[in-house]
Amino acid sequence: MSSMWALQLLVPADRTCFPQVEAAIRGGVTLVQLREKNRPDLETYRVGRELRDLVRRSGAAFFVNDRPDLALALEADGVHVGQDDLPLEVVRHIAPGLLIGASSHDLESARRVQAADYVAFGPVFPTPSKDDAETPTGVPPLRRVAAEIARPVVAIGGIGLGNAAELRTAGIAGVAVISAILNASDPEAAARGLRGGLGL
Ligand code: TZP
Ligand code: MG
Repeated sequence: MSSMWALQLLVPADRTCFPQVEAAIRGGVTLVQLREKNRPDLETYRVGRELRDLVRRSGAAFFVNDRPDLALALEADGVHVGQDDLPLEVVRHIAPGLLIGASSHDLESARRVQAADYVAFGPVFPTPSKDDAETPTGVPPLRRVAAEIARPVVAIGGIGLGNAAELRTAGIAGVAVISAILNASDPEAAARGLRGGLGL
């Protein structure tokens, strides 16, 4: 039985991604996260509403990155916050109905966000998708965090068909990806291949 954390896809507020999102959900994406760093709020909100409806219709969960206000406005299932975003307890206070994911990059930062509903860890491998990404951790630190943290741990950063199998025994609940699916010629097959490679 797969959980909602198994395979997360991060997407910008761009309608041209919608067919890829639908295909990826058919292939096994369980959660779609709207991650928009550049567009004006109004545009993000309008595209976000359409994305939310599409994601729900397709049977996946819908999260919003960075912004509890936007997550509430979009009636999302959850919000994902980084170590420099609002503190978890503040997010819980203003948005008690939202699930919360939080980013970490080492054991110390993972411990700081243990109260989240899932803890993302990475980048595990070099990533083409985040300019200010930390140094890749490799798999052993991921394994240690997954063993110690009493929450589902989701690996992120450079995960693709070529290395998913390396994560099989890491004790993770899932992975989050951008390029492995959005840059794939067949996003449905890419999602299915990731699920298979991970054994999730
Ligand atoms: N946080 C750490 S790595 C990353 C984010 C948002 C980007 C993941 O993208 P990709 O293409 O799957 O490496
Ligand atoms: Mg953030």
